[in-house]
Amino acid sequence: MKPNDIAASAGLRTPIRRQLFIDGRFVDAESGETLATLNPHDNTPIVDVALAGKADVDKAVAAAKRAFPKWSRMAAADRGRILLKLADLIEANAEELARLESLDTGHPIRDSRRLDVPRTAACFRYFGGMADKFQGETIPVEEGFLNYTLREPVGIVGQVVPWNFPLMFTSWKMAPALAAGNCIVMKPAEITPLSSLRIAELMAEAGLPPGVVNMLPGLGSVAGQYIAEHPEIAKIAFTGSTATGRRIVQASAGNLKKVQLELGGKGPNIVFEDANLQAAVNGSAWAIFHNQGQACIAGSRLMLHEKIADEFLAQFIPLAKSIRLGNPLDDATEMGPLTSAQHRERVLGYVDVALGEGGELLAGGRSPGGDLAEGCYVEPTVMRAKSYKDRVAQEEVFGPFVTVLTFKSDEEAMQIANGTDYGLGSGLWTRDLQRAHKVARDLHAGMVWINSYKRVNPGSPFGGVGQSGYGREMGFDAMREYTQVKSVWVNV
Ligand code: TAP
Repeated sequence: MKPNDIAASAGLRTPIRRQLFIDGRFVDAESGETLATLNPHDNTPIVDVALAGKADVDKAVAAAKRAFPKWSRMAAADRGRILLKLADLIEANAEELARLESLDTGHPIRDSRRLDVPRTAACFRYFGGMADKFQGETIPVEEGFLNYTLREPVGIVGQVVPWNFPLMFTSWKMAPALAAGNCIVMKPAEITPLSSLRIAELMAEAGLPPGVVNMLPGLGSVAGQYIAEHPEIAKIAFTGSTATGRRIVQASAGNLKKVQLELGGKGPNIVFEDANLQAAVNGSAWAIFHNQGQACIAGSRLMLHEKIADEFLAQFIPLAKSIRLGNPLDDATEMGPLTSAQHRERVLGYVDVALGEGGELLAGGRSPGGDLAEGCYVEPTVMRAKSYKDRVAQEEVFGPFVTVLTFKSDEEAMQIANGTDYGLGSGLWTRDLQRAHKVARDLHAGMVWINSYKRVNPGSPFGGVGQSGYGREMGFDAMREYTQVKSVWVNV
């Protein structure tokens, strides 16, 4: 099929953008190189997308430098107004964006409609409103002096995002950076560039001046690495694997870039013996199987008190088996394919790892056949591990794959929960208020959900500790990440 036919068959009316977005215009890569983005439902090519190289990053940085003086000094409320208009445009184009995201990533269309698109709009709206409310302070210093602080933008910001939530992550990264007056060079993942390019187009429509945002699909090892190294980029914000995060820290040392990292996780989801079991079963399925488990905050370690483990699994396993897999563009689909064939192989590889460690496969563990055989599908997988020290209980699988562990006491639960190097999302289910707050306090994690899992909101700080990275997205914390403080002394 030709690109236009693919777009039409996916219900898209707007042509799919497939060039780099630099200085307010769509342009080919200097090298002329392109890479096909594939539909994970059947591994057929959607379109060839331009692939940025170093020369394109340099062009984008130059455009951002030209745009920075005016953008950073524009009245904050005017910057905010552009973000608010963008949020309106996202809502006006919601169905198109949802379809584009589902086509490129495999997200079930019901999730793209209900979650990805509204959350993207909400994030741009939140920070649009924040732009003129984030302010400095006056500080009571010694007599004869007035001291105040200015919150200034960092400058040109590099942003590298992964393939699991490409649309939503454009807003998490760009909205606070823009509200604070920074200019951006962003690299989406090479396998999911389409919704980011459409957002760039909508930004221009919303009135964002040329050069303020530059969108460069490209390879991580080339464009991403060069963004991390670039001497004129003042900060890099990255979401992805811990291994790449480490590479970014090393690459950014040359000009002492400010670094913000949102990395992997191995979320403990603890079900105590006094939990509302029905709520915990449903919430735990959501915690791991939403977006095919491709979420850094997924509740991928299901920790059950041994008194309720059998009863819990007797409900959880049939629920996992009942999840409807299918074409992401089909309204009835509850779980789509993983985002790439390579990733499907990686996830399935963990079935062998777990079985080799003495694990017990309770559900799934394979790709479905039939109509879905050509796609990147993996059945919802439930695996009981022998020990919390096993690889399957320590390493991020990043798929519809939950590792089941049991515990006997609160102390043992905490030992298991805090027994990985990660510290991102975590959850617990109990009716005991005191226990809930104590466990929340003791969890080594950036986020804790009590009797719930995986809630996010643009106002609530999001990020991790330990090998899950540092810095926070969302809320006032994100504005702090994208500004630097200047202290001004006035002799009065
Ligand atoms: P990463 O390699 O971390 O990719 C994330 C982003 O970083 C992509 O845009 C990637 O570009 C880019 N990148 C790769 N190498 C880079 C470098 N040297 N310098 C700068 N940027 C670079 O993740 P992945 O390979 O896609 O996935 C591997 C595993 O990482 C997953 O299985 C999962 O465990 C984890 N992961 C975690 C998250 C979150 S939200 N924490 C998200 C994705 C993956 P290209 O994609 O174009 O190479």
